[in-house]
Amino acid sequence: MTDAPAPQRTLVLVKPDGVRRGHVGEVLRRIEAKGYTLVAVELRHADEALLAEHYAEHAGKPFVDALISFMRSGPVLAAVVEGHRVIEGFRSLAGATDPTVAAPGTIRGDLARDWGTKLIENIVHGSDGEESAAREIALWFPSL
Ligand code: RTP
Ligand code: MG
Repeated sequence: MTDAPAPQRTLVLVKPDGVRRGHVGEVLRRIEAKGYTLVAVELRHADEALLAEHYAEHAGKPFVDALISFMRSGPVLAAVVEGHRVIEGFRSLAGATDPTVAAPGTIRGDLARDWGTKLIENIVHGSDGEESAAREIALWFPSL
């Protein structure tokens, strides 16, 4: 028998629109139903410094200020989720960034829509690679 592969971890956020609209339970349910493991979960208000660091890759882009203020508009559910290939797997569960074209069956495809606001409100965030997952987990859960 071969050794089990080292589990991978990702950072998932239920953004303020998801919390406000009551989708925390549904997002966690889909993660668990898929077979991934919740390692840490915390509801919190993120401050500007944390969000500027979290979205460092978007610094200078036209939407970043609006994104940070949207992310401060209410509490966020932060979670560390574990499982083989979970980074890719959660992004697959989340669906495309634009909720209008996100496939039905995905979190964004089923639960999000375009409200005509300037910023894309799309319920969840998921780390987009191993390096960003490690960086984001250290940022949101320094004790892990
Ligand atoms: P996320 O980081 O939230 O998992 O989403 P993503 O990888 O699919 O999208 P990304 O390009 O990293 O953008 C981060 C978030 O910024 C908002 N956004 N708004 N033109 C716009 O209005 C715009 N572009 C990006 C979205 O909330 C997106 O999820
Ligand atoms: Mg991203």
